[in-house]
Formats: sequence, C-alpha cells, structure tokens
Amino acid sequence: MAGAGISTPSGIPDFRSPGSGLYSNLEQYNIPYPEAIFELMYFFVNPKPFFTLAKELYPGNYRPNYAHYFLRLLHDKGLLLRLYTQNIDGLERVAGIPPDKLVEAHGTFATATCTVCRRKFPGEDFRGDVMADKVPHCPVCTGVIKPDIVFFGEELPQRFFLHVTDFPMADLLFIIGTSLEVEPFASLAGAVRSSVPRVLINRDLVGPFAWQQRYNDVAQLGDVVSGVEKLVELLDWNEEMQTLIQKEKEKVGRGSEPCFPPSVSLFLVLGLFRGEQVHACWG
Ligand code: CNA
Repeated sequence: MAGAGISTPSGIPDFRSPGSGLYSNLEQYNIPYPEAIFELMYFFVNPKPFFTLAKELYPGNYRPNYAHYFLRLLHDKGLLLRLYTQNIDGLERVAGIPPDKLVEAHGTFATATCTVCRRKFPGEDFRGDVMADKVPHCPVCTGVIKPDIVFFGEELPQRFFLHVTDFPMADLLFIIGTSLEVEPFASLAGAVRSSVPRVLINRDLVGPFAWQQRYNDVAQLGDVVSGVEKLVELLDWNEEMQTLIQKEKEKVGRGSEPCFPPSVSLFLVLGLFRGEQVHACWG
C-alpha cells in the first residue's frame, strides 16, 4: 500500500506533511477549505483550483525515485502480488510496474471523462490545456472535462475490489508513505491475516501502527528512501537495485531478471525483527 509519501522524494508535495504538504500551501489555490479541491460540488462551480493542482501532478513532470524502483524490483522478482496506491501521479507506471499489478485506488490522469456527455478521452488529449492553465472542454459537447481522479464521494475504480481476494492471499504487507487517513483505502491495512507481518515505512506512526499494533508489526520511521535503502541493504539487493535504476535511466533493457529464492531472503530479514516493538528500526 502506497501513498503520497513515496513521491515526495520525486519532488511532489504530499497533502499532510506540516509545512511542505499541499494542505499547508493552499494560498495559490484560493479555496475555502483543503478538501474542496477534490469535491465535485465545488468543482462544478469552480474547476480552476483542481486544474492548478492537476498541472502540478500531470504525468511527465516528475521521475520515479528509489522507493518506486524498489516496488518494481519486487515485481521483477515475482514477489509483488499487487500494488495498491493512492497516488495519482502515475509514477508507478513510469517505474515499469505493469498496469495489471496496479490498483490506482484514487484514479489516474491517464484517462478523462466529460462531466456532461460522459465521453471518455485519453488524458493526454488535454495536456496542452492543463499546462496552459485552461480548463479543458469536451470537443463534442463543450462540457468541462474531468480527469479520472476519484473525488470525495465518488465510487472507487472497480479494480479496487480486487482487495477482496488479494489481501487474504498476501503473506507480507508493505505500507509506505501514507497517513492512512483516507477511507476506504486505509482500512485495507487491517485486511491481511493476523499472522501476516505488516511493515510500515513512513515518517511517523499512522493508522493501526499508532493505535492497534499487532505483535508482528514492524515500523521503520524516518525518510521513505533511507528506510527502503536499509531494507534493500539487509536483503542484499543493492546491486540489483543499482542495475535496475541505471537501466531505467538509460531507458534500455528490460529491467532486472527475476532471480533466486526472493521470498526466503525477505522473510529472513523480517525474521530479524519479529518480536520487536513497533517502534523498532532497521539498521
Ligand atoms: P498524506 O495524507 O499527505 O500522507 C503522506 C504521509 O507520508 C504522511 O504520513 C507523511 O509523514 C509521509 N511522508 C511524506 N513524505 C515522506 C518521506 N519523504 N519519507 C517518509 N514519510 C513521508 O497522503 P496519503 O497518500 O496518505 O493521502 C491520500 C491522498 C493524498 C490521496 O487521495 C492522494 O491522491 C493524495 N495525493 C497524492 C499525491 C501523488 O499522487 N503524488 C500527492 C499529494 C496528495
């Protein structure tokens, strides 16, 4: 499970970090309260603040970072059952995680829908408008176009319901860079079997790690990238990570080859922390 905190090292502000988060820097959006930016009723009256944010987050502006590539490496090793992300920046796709391994729970800019005639369009069609600070309009009926980002009160994408079968099957859950404050996403943290270790990599304790720890919960508090780096070091995946990142930088090759018994080494590392308190850190 991932949230805005995996993308702050790429330069995209999250919502709730005091000082740097979007909720602390709302002057430019000129909205009455933070949530208004994702409220349909507000959007219909004044779509500009949302498009100011959309301009910032539109795919193409940012690059994936170490944390995204760690998730990609899990996939390359055949270890990633599914990545549930709340992020709308598309960096998981850019990092090479295939769409069938992804649940973009709060939607995507990859597609957009006319709010009047409901026609669907590729998000890319409106990139020019968004970058030019224009509210995009439907080429057919002139209605306002809304990227397929889930607003408060809207249905989550159908794929979100994959959680019903995914979570009971998981044998390890990473929760990275999220405040676990947005439902129903946040509740997924409680959907794995109680014997399954949950690993939080985040600046602070959140959700059940703060109020309902399990004996086998592990928390690596601090910066997401240094937390993931420590894990990669303990797993002895350093070289593979470097190779993957280098390959991606050069935009050549197919990424790392899947290799030898990854699940064994992962559990060995976690085994080191079994029984430690939730405040325990790696390294
Ligand atoms: P949030 O509520 O802003 O929480 C982010 C969490 O990550 C907080 O607990 C932070 O302390 C933590 N964090 C941030 N940066 C770091 C870091 N470098 N190292 C360690 N921890 C860090 O964001 P959530 O994702 O939990 O909230 C859900 C909202 C935010 C979703 O609806 C998203 O669409 C929305 N959002 C997405 C993006 C994006 O796509 N990149 C950006 C901003 C907001």
